[in-house]
Amino acid sequence: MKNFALIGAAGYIAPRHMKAIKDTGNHLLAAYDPYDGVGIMDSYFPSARFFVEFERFDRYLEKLKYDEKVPLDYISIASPNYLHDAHIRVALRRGADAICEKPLVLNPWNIDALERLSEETGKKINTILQLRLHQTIIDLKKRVEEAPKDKIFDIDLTYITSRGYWYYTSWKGDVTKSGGIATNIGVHFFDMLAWIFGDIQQNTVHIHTHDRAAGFLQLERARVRWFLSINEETLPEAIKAKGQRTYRSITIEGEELEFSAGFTDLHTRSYEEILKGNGYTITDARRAIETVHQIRNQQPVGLKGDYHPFAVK
Ligand code: NAD
Ligand code: HP7
Repeated sequence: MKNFALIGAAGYIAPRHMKAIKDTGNHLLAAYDPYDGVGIMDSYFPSARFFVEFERFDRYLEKLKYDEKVPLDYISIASPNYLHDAHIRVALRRGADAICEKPLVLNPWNIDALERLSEETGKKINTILQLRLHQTIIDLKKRVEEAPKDKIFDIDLTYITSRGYWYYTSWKGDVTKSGGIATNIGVHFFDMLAWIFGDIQQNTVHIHTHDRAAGFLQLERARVRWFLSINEETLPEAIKAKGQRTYRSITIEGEELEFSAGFTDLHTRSYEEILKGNGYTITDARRAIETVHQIRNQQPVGLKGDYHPFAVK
C-alpha cells in the first residue's frame, strides 16, 4: 500500500484523485487546500489530515517523516495550472513522486527546470493525460498504425465543453493562471493528436478568443482542422436537442467518432498505470506543452486557408 498526500483537495477534480487513490488500494495521509470545503473527503479518507495553511501541511509531512517514520510515496497535485511546477517541487524535495494534473506546466522552460530537479532527486513526475487511455482513442491509434505508412489522414476535431459565466471569473478565465482555453482544455487533444499522428509540422491559428479557438495542424500523418469552444451556442443543433452540453468528436476521412462519454474512470486507470511504473512522464508531456505555448503566443490569421467549418460560428 502506498501513502499519498493531495494538494488542491477542495476543487472540482480532486474527488477523482481521492477515488483513484482508494480504488487502487492506497491511502491518503494528508491534504491541503486554502479553501476548506472538503467534506467530500469523508466519502474516501475520513481519517486523512486536512490543512488550509501550507506551512502546517508541510510541518505535518515533516512530522510523519522524522517522528513517525511513515513514508510518503506520492503527492497528487490538483491545484490551478500556474502553481503546478511549485507544487511538484514540494513533492520531489520531500522525497515523493508527483502525480500532477494537466497541463503539467504552462511554458516549455518550466519543463526544463523540473527535469533538472527530477534528475537531482531521483523522483518521478507523472501527469494525467487521460485521452490516451480512452478506448475510442486507443482504437483510432491502432487503426492509424495498421494503415499504409504513407497514408495522410484528413481529420476534423471538434471539442466543445460548455461552461457558464463562472468560468471567466475563476482562475480558469485568467490566461496567466490557466494558459487560456487552448491550454487548459485543448492540451488534451493536442497531446492525443501528436500521440496518434506524429510530430507537428505546421501550426496555424485561425481564431482565438476567450471562449473559442480554431486552427489547422499539419502532422506527420494527418491534416487536422480543429475547433475548441466553451460556448454552448457553438454546439451542433442535434447535440443541443439531446440536452448534451459536451461534444467531443473526431471525423476521420468523413467518418465520425464521438468520444464525449467514457471519461469517468480514466483517473483511476491513470493511477493504475502510474503505480505500475507506466505513467506519462515529463518527456511525454513536453510536445503538447510546446504546442499550446505556440498557440497562446501567435497572432490568429483569421478565416484564411483550411479552417474548421465551425470557425465561422
Ligand atoms: P478548481 O478551481 O475546482 O480547484 C482548484 C483547487 O485548488 C481549489 O480548491 C483551490 O482552492 C485550490 N488552490 C488554489 N490555490 C492553491 C494553492 N496555492 N495551493 C493549493 N491549492 C490551491 O479547479 P479544478 O477543475 O479542480 O482543476 C484543478 C487542476 O486539475 C487543474 O490543473 C486543471 O487543469 C486540472 N483538471 C484536469 C481535468 C482532467 O480532465 N484531467 C479536469 C478538470 C481539471
Ligand atoms: N464542471 C464543473 O462543475 N467544474 C469545473 O471546474 C469543470 C467542469 P466536462 P471534464 O473546465 O477546467 C474538462 O466538460 O472532462 C462540470 C477538461 N478535460 O466533461 O471533467 C461541467 O460543467 C479539463 O482538462 O469536463 O474537464 C460539466 O457539467 C479542464 O481542466 C461536468 O463538470 C476542465 O474541462 C463535466 O464537464 C475545465 C477534458 O476535456 C478531458
